[in-house]
Amino acid sequence: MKTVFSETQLAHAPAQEISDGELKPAVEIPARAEIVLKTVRDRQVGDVIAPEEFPLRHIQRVHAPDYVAFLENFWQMWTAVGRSGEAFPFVWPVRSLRVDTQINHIDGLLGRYSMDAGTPLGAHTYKAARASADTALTAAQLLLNGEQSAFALCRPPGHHAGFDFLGGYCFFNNAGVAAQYLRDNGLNRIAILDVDYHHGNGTQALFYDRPDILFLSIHADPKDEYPYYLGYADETGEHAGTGFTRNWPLPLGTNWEAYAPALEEACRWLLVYKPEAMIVSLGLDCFEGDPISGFKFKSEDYLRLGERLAKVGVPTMFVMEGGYAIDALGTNCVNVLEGFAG
Ligand code: Q9C
Ligand code: ZN
Repeated sequence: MKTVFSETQLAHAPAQEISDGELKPAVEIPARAEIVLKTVRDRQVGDVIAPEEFPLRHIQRVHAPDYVAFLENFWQMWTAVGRSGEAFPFVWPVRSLRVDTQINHIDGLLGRYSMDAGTPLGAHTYKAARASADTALTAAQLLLNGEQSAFALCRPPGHHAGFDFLGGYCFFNNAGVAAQYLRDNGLNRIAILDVDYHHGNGTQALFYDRPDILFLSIHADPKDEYPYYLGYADETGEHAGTGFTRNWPLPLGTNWEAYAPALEEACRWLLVYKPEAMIVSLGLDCFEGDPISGFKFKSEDYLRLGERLAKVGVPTMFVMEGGYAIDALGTNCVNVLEGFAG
């Protein structure tokens, strides 16, 4: 299986994040990608290739042009008002406030285009996020070229980012951009299976009213875990997309044995849907050692996950999402890829 990776993704290197209401050392850091890349090489998963640079219009197929422009111009605007350190959003247009006005100040724009205060932005965030989206697009192109599988070693991750907002360490929805690209290049039914510990709220929302992109997600119950405001079992799609979203919220403390039945159910939906390609939003944060998560996967369980996904039997691309136990991240990620490859 080929791995797609760009060094440009390492340029987004936050020092701190706001977590649990306080400033802490950032966990979504370049070392995540570096350990996965090293393990891909050490365990000879396959060639590592650089992404192509895709035109912005592919990102704008799932993201609002004004949001994309905001990200592109962010650092210039942030420094223009005298700020020099990395940025965090801090004011939001919640219920009763307006989102349709023209805002000039960067603080207002930052809140308008974000969902949380936990996602640091820096001088190089835009170009890294762009390279991350290009990484996913290149993996999608590999499937279109006839490869049976591909690994997009994406960072920053994507599945919390929506049509016009960032959040949860995510800026562009890499899996969503790739799914739309596959649709735009002749495939009719795409399935996204999100196995990150956190619900993929951004991806779900992008395709909620569409039957052509199935969204399945297994994650920590949002009543107890981020992102709190989406990912419940009664969210099953709307309009033409009714029935094409499925969520399996699971309790904190879930181990592989308790997770496997939900995975089986998700695989049954895949069997019925018969996608022409599958995109796995591959978070590795269900791991027992993850510093911000509450599931209990062991490293071997990731082999089982890969094996089960292979049995679905469709061309599959893996898009890396979360996973913050740096020491085990390479092992866990490559376990999925090896389990899949057999
Ligand atoms: N106490 C991804 O895994 N904050 N994003 C958690 C922990 C947000 C995770 C706070 C976590 C976002 C891609
Ligand atoms: Zn996650």
